[in-house]
Amino acid sequence: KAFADREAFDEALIECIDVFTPDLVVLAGFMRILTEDFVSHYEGRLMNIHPSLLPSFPGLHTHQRALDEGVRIHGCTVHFVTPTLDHGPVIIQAAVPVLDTDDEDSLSARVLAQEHQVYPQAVRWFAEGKLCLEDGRVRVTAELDDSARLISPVLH
Ligand code: NHR
Repeated sequence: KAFADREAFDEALIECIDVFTPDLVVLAGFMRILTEDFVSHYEGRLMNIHPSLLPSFPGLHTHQRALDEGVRIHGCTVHFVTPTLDHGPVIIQAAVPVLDTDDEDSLSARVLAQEHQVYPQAVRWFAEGKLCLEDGRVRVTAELDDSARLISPVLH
């Protein structure tokens, strides 16, 4: 509220962040939509995690929406941020089963356990120089391509 508009806020935020000359900026619970100028300033080095298997369920309340749709597989997606919300090249995804007994709490907990696995993995790959963008798609040059974590439906 101390700033005139989104642009002024994002410019000030860039100044704060660039003091650290970061290689990578990782969104973790950041709840303001970022301007095109901010996103392009950190192009290819700005990551987000979204609690759905994108492009399904962009936006909010993803777990309840997955339950309402009756999908059998849900999950989370780490992606590079582009100006379009919950969009951008996918780095890694994790899938979890949706059980008949699930509610929003149980499903979100199952996804969160996977978020804690894949987000550090994405950052690790980036730090190791194993991520590259080719024609707007991410290629993982890890020896064994582990960019999809598939979780057995036997789990509960
Ligand atoms: N910015 C861009 N350009 N692209 C993305 O994919 C982004 C982003 C900024 C944040 C995270 C995302 C989330 O984790 C994220 C992804 C906030 C909103 C939102 O609507 C949407 C998505 C995300 C975070 N924010 C409102 C706004 O007007 C404010 C909401 C509030 O203050 O509570 O900025 O969920």
